[in-house]
Amino acid sequence: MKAAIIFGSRSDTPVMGKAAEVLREFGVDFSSHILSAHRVPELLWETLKNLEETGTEVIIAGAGLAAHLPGVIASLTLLPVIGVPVSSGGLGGLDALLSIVQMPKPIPVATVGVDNGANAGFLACRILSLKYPPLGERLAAYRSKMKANFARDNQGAEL
Ligand code: RP5
Repeated sequence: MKAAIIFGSRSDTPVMGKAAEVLREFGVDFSSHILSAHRVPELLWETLKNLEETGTEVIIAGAGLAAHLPGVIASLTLLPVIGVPVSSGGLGGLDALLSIVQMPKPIPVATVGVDNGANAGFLACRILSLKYPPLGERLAAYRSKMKANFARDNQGAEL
């Protein structure tokens, strides 16, 4: 099972690194690429062709500002694309969120919250788990542990 993480600039690394952490935790192989729909569109196109040919199954794409990267990727491939709006501009990420989430049909991008690279990683795992049942088992075990931790940390709280 294989994912790709693509993001628009080195400055997006702290946010997109959270997606990488989740994929690593769940044992999902991935490649990562800094590419831009605006700055290097030809290289983006070439890279996508290569990712498809080498068995990538889901793509996580993050960008800030006029964040067209995830949408352009979704227009160039039929693989599922998860978009991560990055709050790199002066608008707190609202610019990137609207750019990524407001896709015209039939070119969807599954958009997570601003700077929520981790959730992009979890969603990629859920998508891949449809094909790889052991990954689903790891997600279920993670959820059980999360519930136990929640109960432990929040039990008996009083104001
Ligand atoms: C976007 O522009 C990138 O995804 C980044 O979030 C933002 C700023 O990029 P840099 O100017 O820091 O390279 O394309």
